[in-house]
Amino acid sequence: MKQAKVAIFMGSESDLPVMSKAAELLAAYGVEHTVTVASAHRSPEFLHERVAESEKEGVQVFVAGAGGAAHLAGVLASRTVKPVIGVPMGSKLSGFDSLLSTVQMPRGVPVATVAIEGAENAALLAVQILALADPALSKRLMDERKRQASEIAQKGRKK
Ligand code: RP5
Repeated sequence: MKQAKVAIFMGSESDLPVMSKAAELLAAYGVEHTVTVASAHRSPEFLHERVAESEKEGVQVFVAGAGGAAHLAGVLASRTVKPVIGVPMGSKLSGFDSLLSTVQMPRGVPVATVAIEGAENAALLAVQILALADPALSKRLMDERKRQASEIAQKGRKK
């Protein structure tokens, strides 16, 4: 089995429909990853254990999605110096609570926060970080940007 480069965490199984989009994007780029449900509040010891294990297994980037009092990405970031990308989940408060809980980190412990439910972009950012040391991955990202641009140009011409 190949070593996972990215570890996806989420606070609850209820986050899976959104966070599985991150896993799908990583799979599309051939990036090995793990998926863990662990809560900063409900299962803090398990979260700490899984972060330590992930580091030992060679994970380079963490993606963490949680909603409401969304402390998962921040707590995760307190346990590692690897980049942590936070995904604020939708909530009863339209995800604003999740967004602020994820993005408003104290100085010294950053979380790179994407849009509310922006799981695909979180995974793409993880791929971009890995691509810094992987020219083949970097080329795939550039090819995808070109494909996007030509698709949009094509649609534009039809109008
Ligand atoms: C957070 O609370 C989870 O990340 C989830 O987004 C939200 C609701 O969790 P459940 O009550 O559905 O388990 O911790």
